Amino acid sequence: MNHATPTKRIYEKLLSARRPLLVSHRKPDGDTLGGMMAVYAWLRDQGREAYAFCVDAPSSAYAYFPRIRELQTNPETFHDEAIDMICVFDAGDLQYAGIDALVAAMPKRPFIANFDHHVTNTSFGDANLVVTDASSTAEVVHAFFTANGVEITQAMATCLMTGLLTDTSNFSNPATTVKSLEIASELLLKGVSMRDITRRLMRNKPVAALKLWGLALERLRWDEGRKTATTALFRKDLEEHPVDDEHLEGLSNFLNHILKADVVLVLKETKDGKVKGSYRSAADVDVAELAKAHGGGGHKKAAGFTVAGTIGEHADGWKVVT
Ligand SMILES: [Mn+2]
Repeated sequence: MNHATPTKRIYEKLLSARRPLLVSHRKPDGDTLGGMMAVYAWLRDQGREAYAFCVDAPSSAYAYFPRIRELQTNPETFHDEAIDMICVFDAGDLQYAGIDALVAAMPKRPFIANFDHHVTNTSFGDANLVVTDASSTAEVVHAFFTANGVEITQAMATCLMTGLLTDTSNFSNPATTVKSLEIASELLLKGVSMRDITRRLMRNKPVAALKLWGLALERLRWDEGRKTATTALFRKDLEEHPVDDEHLEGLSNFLNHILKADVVLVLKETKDGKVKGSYRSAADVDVAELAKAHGGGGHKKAAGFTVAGTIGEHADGWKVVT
């Protein structure tokens, strides 16, 4: 029985580990990357060996992160026998992190530390630092550093600020608390430029992407009965305006922020004959349940699915035709 707190246990393990492997969840966002890269910068700045890993390459919007070029996406990273610890950031379970099979294939399961703030976290780690009332995993990592007397450098602060900005939607959504704003002001005192970070995160859309957004706005349809707004992007649209997927990812969030609707659904046809659906809700609707009906899933307020089919019309909007 180990009576040390998870905060202390993880700290001690990190200091004694030979080569910790830090992991961001699939399709990484600013919070999972922010938490991971802050810990990575801390370890590497001390000359310690470590890996930063994600199964998917981060968007080029995060190029300003310190040491982001050192991030590994090759699953063979897991073959390094010196890895004796894995730290997972912002993932409810190993599957969401995208590493369940990679961990299962390791000859010896390393010590796993779990940094997260999701209520759905399964406490999959050997030490679990899961703070469900934290705004972000960045806030959890900040508390971890503070409790262990780790000095936060400007580089680390840049990572953590990105996580805070991401998960609070630039300090505008309900995750914005006194605590998260206090941490933000502390990070500003480390010399972080919030303006630079928000510019990198927001002002990064090419014209082709906004033309697609324009098509999506033009096609918005309103279902009064369901208080649902739907829109559609067809395969030919994406062929005419080829852009990286990442530039379309903000569309459903954007609509959810400004539309007076209970539910927003963005449908998009893919090259391989499928339809991707992205649900958002700012009201008391569990969109994870709606996504499940199409074989998908996610969070109560943000969920998605991918099904074989095309997009068709019904009286009050757009739908998947299988
Ligand atoms: Mn998060």
